Amino acid sequence: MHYFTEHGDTHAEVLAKVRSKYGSGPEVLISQQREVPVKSIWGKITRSTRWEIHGAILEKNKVQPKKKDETIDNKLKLLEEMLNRTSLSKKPAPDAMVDAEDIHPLGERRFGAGSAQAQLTREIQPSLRKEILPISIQPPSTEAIRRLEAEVAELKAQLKSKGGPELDLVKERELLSLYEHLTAMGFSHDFSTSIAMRTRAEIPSTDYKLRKKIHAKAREILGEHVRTTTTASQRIITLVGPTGAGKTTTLVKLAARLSVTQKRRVELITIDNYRIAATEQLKVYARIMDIPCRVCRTPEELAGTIADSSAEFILIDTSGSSPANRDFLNRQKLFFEAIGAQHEIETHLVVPATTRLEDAKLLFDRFELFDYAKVIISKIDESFSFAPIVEMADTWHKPFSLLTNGQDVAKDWLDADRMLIADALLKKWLDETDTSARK
Ligand SMILES: Nc1nc2c(ncn2[C@@H]2O[C@H](COP(=O)(O)OP(=O)(O)O)[C@@H](O)[C@H]2O)c(=O)[nH]1
Ligand SMILES: [Mg+2]
Repeated sequence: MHYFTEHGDTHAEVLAKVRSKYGSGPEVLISQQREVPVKSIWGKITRSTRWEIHGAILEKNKVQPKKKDETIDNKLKLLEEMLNRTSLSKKPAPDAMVDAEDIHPLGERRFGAGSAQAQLTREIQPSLRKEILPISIQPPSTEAIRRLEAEVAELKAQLKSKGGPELDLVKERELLSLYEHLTAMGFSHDFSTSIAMRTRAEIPSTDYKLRKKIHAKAREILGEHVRTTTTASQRIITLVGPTGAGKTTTLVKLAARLSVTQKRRVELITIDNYRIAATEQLKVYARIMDIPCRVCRTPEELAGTIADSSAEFILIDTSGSSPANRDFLNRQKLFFEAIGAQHEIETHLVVPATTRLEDAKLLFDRFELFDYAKVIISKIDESFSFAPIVEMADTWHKPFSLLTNGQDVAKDWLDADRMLIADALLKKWLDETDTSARK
């Protein structure tokens, strides 16, 4: 005897699969059919279900036996075996049990009232029959279908109210899972929807259940939303951004690359004259690298220092400020106005990877005052995602220059790379184990 288990999205689909694979002859017996929950990408049970059918294929000589008594013996044996198998799996929920009087016995239904199989089901003991009935064919009740439809409609409504995409919850669940991953990473609903829907439009519908194919296309599309650039394309470089973002640390990293690694003549200037400790910290680094470090307290002083400097690169450290403090930002802007007429300034906005979408919106907007052309994502080692910064940089058409990932001045930073950024945001999704059709 050969046992089988088949799955499908609907009862009709899985039954058709059984028929096409094993035929519909009397040797094909269905022992159990039930709805089972689908697991999410996180391995959690979801509200969606799919159908599962267990059965067995009898050997032909056991279907057409010569003697009636043998038939019954064989059938009883088969039923015993099947009961043993199904008792190992989960019993159906009480509401899935059907009253013995309400359904036709398996034999009568499939083989006609006069058949040996029908006779068997009439002859078996009522107690045994009670055991067997829950595992016979039970098409879903109208009420169950209505309940499922209501649940699907509710899920769709929930998704829509969140700004989610209009996707088929069953056939396109991998695309939906992609959308959910993107929002979980911190992208807005609109951005996540646009990536999921563009991915859907650019792959054949036969790939809608294949995570690997969806991932490859989504990675390519997300990569198109990421711009990158280089550092040190101007003589004067400055970093702006909120307090504690990592501006001083990153400026020192840049100075180390230029002076220690590339042997260029570098000078550090700080206009952060509010926090003595910060100025002292920069001076210590400058001494280690053996490069000059000056403090400029006024815009005029800054203009004079730059005019006198013969350095190949001048790196200016700024004070941190809350983006809400417009007065402070305006005062700091005066420093750059004092030199902006004579010099091109390469300004980077430094945004910590932990920044949430609403805060990132404010940062990108308020620091625009400094006309920053490049963006640095700092502290990527402290956050599982920097999706909001990627979305904002895309909105503002700003390229990334660097990513920093630690406090080690010599090594904890990376040049921005489009696909590296896309991978950092999507690879986790590909790596998730999933019960769905992942190939
Ligand atoms: N984990 C981590 N910490 C960083 C990184 N960059 C800077 N920091 C730390 O963040 C804190 C603030 O950095 P600082 O450069 O003074 O920020 P600033 O106020 O913007 O100049 C310091 O403790 C740094 O050591 C980074 O990439 N990763
Ligand atoms: Mg600083």
